[in-house]
Amino acid sequence: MFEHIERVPGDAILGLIEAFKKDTNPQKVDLGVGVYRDAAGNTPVMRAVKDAEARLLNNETTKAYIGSHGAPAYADAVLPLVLGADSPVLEADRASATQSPGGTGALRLAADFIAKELPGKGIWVSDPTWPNHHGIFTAAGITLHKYPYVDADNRLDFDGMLAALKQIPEGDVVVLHACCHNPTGFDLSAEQWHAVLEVVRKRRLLPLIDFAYQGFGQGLDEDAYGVRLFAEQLDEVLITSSCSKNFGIYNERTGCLIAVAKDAEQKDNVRSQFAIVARENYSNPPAHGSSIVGEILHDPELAATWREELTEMRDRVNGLRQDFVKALEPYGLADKYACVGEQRGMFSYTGLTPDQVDRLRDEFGIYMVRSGRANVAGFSRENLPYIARAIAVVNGV
Ligand code: PLP
Ligand code: TYF
Repeated sequence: MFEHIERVPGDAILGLIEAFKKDTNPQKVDLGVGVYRDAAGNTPVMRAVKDAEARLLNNETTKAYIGSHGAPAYADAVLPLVLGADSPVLEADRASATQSPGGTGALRLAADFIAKELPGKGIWVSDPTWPNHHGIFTAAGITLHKYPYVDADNRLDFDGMLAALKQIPEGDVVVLHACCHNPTGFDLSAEQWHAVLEVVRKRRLLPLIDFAYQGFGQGLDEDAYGVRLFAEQLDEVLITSSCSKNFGIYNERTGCLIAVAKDAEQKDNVRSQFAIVARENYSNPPAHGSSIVGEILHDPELAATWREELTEMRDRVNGLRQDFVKALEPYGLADKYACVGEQRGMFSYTGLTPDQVDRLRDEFGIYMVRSGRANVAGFSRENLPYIARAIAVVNGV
């Protein structure tokens, strides 16, 4: 039966990892997949995580299943992190968190819930968005549409976005990136969040806010601005949260799907459906990552260490953005790539064309996604002069 099975190409972003490994250029630079890197180019385990793991190793008494909703200690910690410690939404008991295998698992839970319980609703994603959004929603059987996000001059096309949102059929689902938009790095201002809120309210859209980079943009609370605004102002919101980046526990697969509903009863009804969807997919989520997060966030000392480390990562990435633009000054290219200094999070849509990206890879061993998306965390004081010179060459400077 397998003789008819076609071989398909793998994920373009993950494929860069293999291509980079094989490259023998000693000056090669990896600006591909979105993992944080320190000044030495490593993706270390955070100190708070190591300490929490040491405690878990000593204190863990069982490996029994944790249930389809995951660990209560994790949900109790993550809800105030996302919605705010004094959230009126939590006060009113309008929100729940169902643990999932990463933010990806949360997106799939949301997708299956929408397909099953809100049949016929279309889903709208930014153009461009994280490619997995397309795969996840389509695999769940939802019809996917796009709204514009970036204009031809590589700027946030907010007018285009808003105009498109106003045309979305009433009741459809709209996916928004809470912060650190992947792949562009263009985030909405507070004013723009309010404008989107009005359209969402008017057209009775269901917002699904993807929150994969809390703390990587401007701060844990600052990055949650849109999420908290929507949760407080609207009756119904879905939020997918990930601990992969902000705790650096990518391979522990830790995230959750948060339901915000009109009242406690509707919230519990929706939550009960999430457990069914989780069971149908993987039964129970993995325990280790959520134990780490619970251990850290429930311990003031560990939580303080974690916040410091997260701040260090964020400041490093934001500093590298400015260093990148400065490195291009000698070539007269600082204005052309000024957007990198203004974008936020791990990624930048640089404006480099696919042909230029190919040349950077082939001639200089610099790897990034063909869309021109660079992982800013891959920059370093040491490699920036090399990257700047290479960009100058592919610009004919
Ligand atoms: N959403 C976006 C926009 C992402 O970039 C990622 C990234 O890695 C995820 C969700 C899911 O992350 P994970 O499943 O690793 O928690
Ligand atoms: O966009 C990125 O680089 C991250 C990591 O299939 C990632 O979100 C990329 C592709 C993928 C899973 C994770």
